[in-house]
Amino acid sequence: MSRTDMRPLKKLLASATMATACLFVDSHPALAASIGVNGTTLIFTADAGSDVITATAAPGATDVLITGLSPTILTSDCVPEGIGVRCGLAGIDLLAILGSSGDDVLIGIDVLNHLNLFLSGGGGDDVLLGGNGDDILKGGLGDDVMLGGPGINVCFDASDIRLDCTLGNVEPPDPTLQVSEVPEPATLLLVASGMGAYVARRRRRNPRLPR
Ligand SMILES: [Ca+2]
Ligand SMILES: [Ca+2]
Repeated sequence: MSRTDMRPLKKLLASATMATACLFVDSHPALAASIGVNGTTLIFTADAGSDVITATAAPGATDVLITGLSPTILTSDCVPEGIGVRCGLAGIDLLAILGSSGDDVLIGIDVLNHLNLFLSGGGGDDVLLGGNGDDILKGGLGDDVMLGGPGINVCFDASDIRLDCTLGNVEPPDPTLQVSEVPEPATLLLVASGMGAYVARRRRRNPRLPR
């Protein structure tokens, strides 16, 4: 192929490179569901849709099953199971499930072990159902329904329907992952292409790496 013939090819390659670069810049971790750990808190973040997320843990269980979405897994404590994840709870005492702008249903009524729950509906009209423990329920914007269940529960947002909980005064912020645990856009693309397991394997080999 002559140099003249190659010009259109080079132009096409340049365009493709630009398009890929834009894709990287435009990707945002918040759009995808994810699960990770920060300290003693396991954090499941739903996507922007209207999600039904259910957490289940039998009395005395040392793991928890969370179903409804297949999140990007950012901790070696969790493995995929069906449309969801199963996570070990060594060192974990709080499970945060964070909704988003959709009308979410966050169900913790079958969490019957030591876990306390932090359920945050975010925007939209959400239903939040606490578990056996002392839970924090935040309706956020929208017309929400909160049910604490057993335990000493605190609900936030006086304008919402609240059952089995006292109304809290100072609303705590949602738990967040440490900066090092939030995937870079490039990492998200790698995860999307099936290479995310590499990170989990690497952490298993070197447990001192941040979870
Ligand atoms: Ca409760
Ligand atoms: Ca809400």
